[in-house]
Amino acid sequence: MSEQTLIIIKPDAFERKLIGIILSRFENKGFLIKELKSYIFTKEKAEEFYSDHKNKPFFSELVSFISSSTVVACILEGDNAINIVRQMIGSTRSFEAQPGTIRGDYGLGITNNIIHASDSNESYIKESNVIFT
Ligand code: FUP
Repeated sequence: MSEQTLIIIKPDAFERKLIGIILSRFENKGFLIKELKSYIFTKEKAEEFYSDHKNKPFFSELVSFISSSTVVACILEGDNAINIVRQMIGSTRSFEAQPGTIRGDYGLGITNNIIHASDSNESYIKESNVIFT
């Protein structure tokens, strides 16, 4: 079933000039780039985007990190996009992520873990509305 999902290529990947190589992985896999923009989170938008985590101990670090530099936000479309894109990004803790996944190949951090992808259709709708409105 064709679906849409949202990815955010995070400030660490932007600063390291990994945008092109990461986007090309999704195109190579067969996903269509439906929307694409560079974006800078304000603190308020970052808090809204990550509101599910507001009671976690890492929340303020997460908000500060995601708003620290430019990100690239992208809506991808294709069969089973939500699950397949989540598989492609790998585990949250980049140092544990499998080689061959994006976090596994490019990252070592937890907060600075290269990329975000929606984990459900509900998250996709909420998250894409924060950025693409
Ligand atoms: P994920 O869905 O893989 O992005 O991971 P989560 O939804 O569990 O966490 C959202 C973001 O919080 C992660 F991308 C990074 C950050 N995080 C931390 O900074 N510290 C932690 O201990 C766990 C997550």
